[in-house]
Amino acid sequence: MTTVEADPGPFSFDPATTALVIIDMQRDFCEPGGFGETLGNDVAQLRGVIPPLQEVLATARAVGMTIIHTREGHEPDLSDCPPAKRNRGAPSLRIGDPGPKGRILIRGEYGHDIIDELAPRPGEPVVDKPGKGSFHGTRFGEELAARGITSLIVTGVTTEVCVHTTVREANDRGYECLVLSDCVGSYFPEFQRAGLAMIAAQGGIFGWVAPSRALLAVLH
Ligand code: C5J
Repeated sequence: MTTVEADPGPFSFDPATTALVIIDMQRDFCEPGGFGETLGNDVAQLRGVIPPLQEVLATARAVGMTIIHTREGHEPDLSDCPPAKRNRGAPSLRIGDPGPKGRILIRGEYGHDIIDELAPRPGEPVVDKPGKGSFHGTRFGEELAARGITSLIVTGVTTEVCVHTTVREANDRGYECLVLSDCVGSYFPEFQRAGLAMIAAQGGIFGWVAPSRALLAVLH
């Protein structure tokens, strides 16, 4: 077992049964002209996640850990996008509308894909999800089960939305989750702080939180 210094206490895991999960590091969230920006967000807020996450990804690859990427998005005919999701808020462009990076949050479009800095390698599953959580409406659970995964190291965006929903879904399914504080990002600094605090509160109600350097110190 490998142990990481974390909040609220040490997180022990076996790299052979642990997956690095990289949530929704898509152009639509991290670059101008995508879904995140149409909702009025400053996408620059998420860019700080990229360098530490690149280092974690390189290390996880080097030690042979399971790596799973997710992408939030919808079928071109929007059959998997509930009207409640499409119509909510007052975005300048709605899901499915044509934008500078292709149709907003639609599978197969340039903006929907993962940023070049964190591009998946062949053999690394990419799970397309219609919702915020990685388990809802996907084969994520089956991908984990097929590889004997029992623990997740969770990264990506955004902390209080897709990261949180995934960690909560995973927690209810019995997975042990470590969230890397500098490898998850939010458009809202106050949500970043509160989102991380909520995970580790009450003795780790949803899991553990640690900076990436604590993981890198023990993962060789
Ligand atoms: C959002 C996500 N924020 N990936 N999606 O709508 O967190």
